[in-house]
Amino acid sequence: MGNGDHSTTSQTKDRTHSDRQPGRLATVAFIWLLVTVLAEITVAAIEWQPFAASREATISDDAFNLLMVLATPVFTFVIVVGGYALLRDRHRGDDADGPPIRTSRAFIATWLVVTTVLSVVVIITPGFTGLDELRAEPEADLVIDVRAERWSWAYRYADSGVETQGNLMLPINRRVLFRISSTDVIHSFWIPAFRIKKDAVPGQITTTMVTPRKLGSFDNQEEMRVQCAELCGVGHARMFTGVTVVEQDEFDAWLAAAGG
Ligand SMILES: [Cu+2]
Repeated sequence: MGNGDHSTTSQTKDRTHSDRQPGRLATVAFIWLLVTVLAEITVAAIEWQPFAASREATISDDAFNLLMVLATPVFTFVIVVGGYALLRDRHRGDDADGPPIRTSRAFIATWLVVTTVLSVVVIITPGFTGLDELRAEPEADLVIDVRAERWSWAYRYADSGVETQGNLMLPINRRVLFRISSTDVIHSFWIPAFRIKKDAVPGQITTTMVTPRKLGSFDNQEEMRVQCAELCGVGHARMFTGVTVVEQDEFDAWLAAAGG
């Protein structure tokens, strides 16, 4: 592993850290760089998120991907420094204590500044800017009342009064407001392909908004479903219905046929 020193005299117990420090730092820095590049390539190659089908999903995934890219060097730094110290400075049959560990003020100051700046930057963007973007379209084109109960979902299209149970039908590119309630215990209204999740609480109405951006249905993509995400009893895992996103005219025809 790199240019560690090869002399056996280094194993004497009175060795100090300082005489070998620059070489060791360079070695660790080089390994860190190498591992980070490999890790970033891996991170970029992995598809972390399921099928994305809404405007909100894109905003959420962009934030997730950015955080992964930023978190990777921090993760590899901890792993490489820890791994290097573990292998390089392991016990070598000498029972005497090693040299004392001295604090490096420069290192602490750098670490503090870098992590603080990183944290503040991601809180602002994509944190605040992302939330702002999610809320940027407050006007709803369509309002749907969602009722959760053990163990099923019911949907009522507010304007037409049409009620459905087995499947949630939505028009593409329309802003949908969900008004969510529960008749018994706490459930959670979750559509993985839309990246939205909101608790359904008895006696309350919670809301969330979404704009579907892709046509599709549960038959093709199993992420296109409403799934309960709050453990609510034996039927919890099967408390889901399909979601179908169609063109506006198809949606209108469906609603009319359903009595809207
Ligand atoms: Cu539930």
